[in-house]
Amino acid sequence: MDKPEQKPEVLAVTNKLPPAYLQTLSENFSLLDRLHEQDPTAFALAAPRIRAIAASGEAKVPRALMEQMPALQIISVFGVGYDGVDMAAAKERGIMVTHTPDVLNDDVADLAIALMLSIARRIPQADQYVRAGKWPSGPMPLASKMSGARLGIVGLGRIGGAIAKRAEAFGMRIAYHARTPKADCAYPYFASAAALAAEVDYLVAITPGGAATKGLVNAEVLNALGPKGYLINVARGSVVDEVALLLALQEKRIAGAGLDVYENEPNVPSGFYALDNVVLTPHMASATVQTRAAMGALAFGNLQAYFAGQSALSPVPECS
Ligand code: A2R
Repeated sequence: MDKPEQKPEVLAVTNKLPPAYLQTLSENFSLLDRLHEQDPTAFALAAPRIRAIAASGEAKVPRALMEQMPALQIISVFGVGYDGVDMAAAKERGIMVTHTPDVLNDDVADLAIALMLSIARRIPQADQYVRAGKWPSGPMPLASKMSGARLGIVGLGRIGGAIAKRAEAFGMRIAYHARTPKADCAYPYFASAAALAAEVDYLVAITPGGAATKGLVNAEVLNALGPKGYLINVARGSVVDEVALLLALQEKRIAGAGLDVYENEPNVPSGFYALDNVVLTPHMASATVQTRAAMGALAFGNLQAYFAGQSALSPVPECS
């Protein structure tokens, strides 16, 4: 690490970084917490000295922001998805970009399964049913069985694999779609999301976000999933065509959806609120005490290693 009086200046770009992580950053670096938003004049003065950005998973780090920081060397993203970072701009400048893969696989996979069970077994509605005192009047309508059903995973990477592992314990029959078939993977591969959707009861989206996957789950895919099929999105809001999804749910062209991510967070299209066949969570897949601590440790570890002259711990693939 640099000597204390030479602590690198780090700009925190977000309002969502956990306090414990911010505390670690402020103890080890000269932390400028959201200075670009809070005090643009002070930011303009400090910007030439800033050597690092600590970004949240959802934070936007556009080219224009990077251009204001000529000494910028590293962007440490607190999350596995880094679609908010303009990678073309970072690569042109040779800026290192790191993220926090693997440490959140369990939590995201757990939430995917929880959303599947919630929508199939109507757990939020059941909770309301009991609280509203409706039980003495009779049982709820029967729900849908998840164990043994067919599961399609769109994006069989680190998290997709963790979802598959859990789904196997539920006796689910698993198939997947990605751009390329995975080596040594016994699950059936489908070359398109629509072809996969046509063969499954549950379709889980867990690809990266960004331009390459924008609208990957579109009206055609939803129609292929059909009136008995459920969609779960724990990827990015952009991966699903939200307008097409809302229509499909309203018209009951699919059975239901479990959503943790949205196109324009934290804004959720109000049309979803009126629907009984959707379960909505506020982008919380990795939001446990344990996992957020592990993500903070890795996001900090990347900055620490880089400024100690070592290799970053978990660079994004483009920087590996
Ligand atoms: O396409 P492949 O063969 O590279 O497989 C990856 C797949 N994938 C895609 N599938 C279809 N169309 C695409 N355009 C596309 N781009 C990528 O998604 C791979 O199977 C999977 C991503 O896996 P990992 O890179 O291991 O990511 P991880 O850690 O599972 O996280 C996925 C995303 C994050 O980027 C966050 O946005 C979200 O989950 O939390």
